Amino acid sequence: MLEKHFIDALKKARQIVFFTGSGISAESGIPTFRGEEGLWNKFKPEELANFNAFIKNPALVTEWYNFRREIVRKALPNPGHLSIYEFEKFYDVTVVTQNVDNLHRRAGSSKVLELHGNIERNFCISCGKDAVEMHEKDKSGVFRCECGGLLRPGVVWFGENLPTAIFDAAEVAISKSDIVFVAGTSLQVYPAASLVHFAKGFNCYIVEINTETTPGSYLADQKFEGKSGVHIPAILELVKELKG
Ligand code: BV8
Ligand code: ZN
Repeated sequence: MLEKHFIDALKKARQIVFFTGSGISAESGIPTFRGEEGLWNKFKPEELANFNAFIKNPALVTEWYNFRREIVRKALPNPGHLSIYEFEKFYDVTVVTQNVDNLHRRAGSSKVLELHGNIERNFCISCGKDAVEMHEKDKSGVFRCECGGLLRPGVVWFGENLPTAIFDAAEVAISKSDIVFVAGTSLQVYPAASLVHFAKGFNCYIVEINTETTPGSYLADQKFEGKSGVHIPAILELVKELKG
């Protein structure tokens, strides 16, 4: 049900943030992490998305990221991503995403802060150099840098700090934002999830778009229960009416 204060917020807002998680890419065919078909169901984060797992079994972790990179490569931005880009016609938009799939940028969004890195980036754990392209895997099933070091995906693993400059920029964007849309995230992963509490502290108007209730739902001023690929385009249509 549309709250009157939501309409007022849309009318008055100038700066907005979309804080997104893997749910916004579900309609692009990229499995979420914790849903029934979630990526983690087959594996546990502690088994794969952390540095020690990579050192212990680099071929398995490399295989898992290759499998996911293939899915990401075939995926296309969905109406949710594309509408977020179109919001830029009416507001100053910053996207703060936990996703590593690059779909917001491919949808055209001009300000994207990737809290957890990007699966299309790879770098060497010995010399730190970015791998411009991935050569053949060696016979042990891993990618190696010219210096011989192991290549790892450019994502933030559990137990690793988020890129400070990106996280700080996310906080600055939120602190100046009139509305924060929280879309497609279960708000289980910290410190990213703390950004919703941070937004509340700055009196941002909080809109949650999710197919389920989350630990952050109580903070939302307006909730949309359902798919982001349906609700975000619908909110954009409403903005077009309001802004004429
Ligand atoms: C760190 C990259 C400091 C890799 C990922 C408290 C404070 C600080 C840290 C912690 C803390 N408590 C615990 C920790 C540790 C840990 C953590 O949070 N653990 C959790 C599991 C309890 N955090 C860390 O380790 C972080 N680092 O804290 O550094 C430090 C340093 C040293 C020692 C200790 C601490 C690093 C976290 C980053 C991990 N990397 N990804 C990769 O991708 O392989 S996290 C991973 O989860 C993804 O990035 C993903 O985006 C993220 C969050 O998940 P969601 O996006 O929310 O996805 P999920 O499937 O959970 O939910 C999908 C939602 O969408 C659901 O709600 C569903 O209902 C909804 N949905 C589905 N379909 C739709 C939809 N909604 C709308 N429309 C649809 N169609
Ligand atoms: Zn190297």
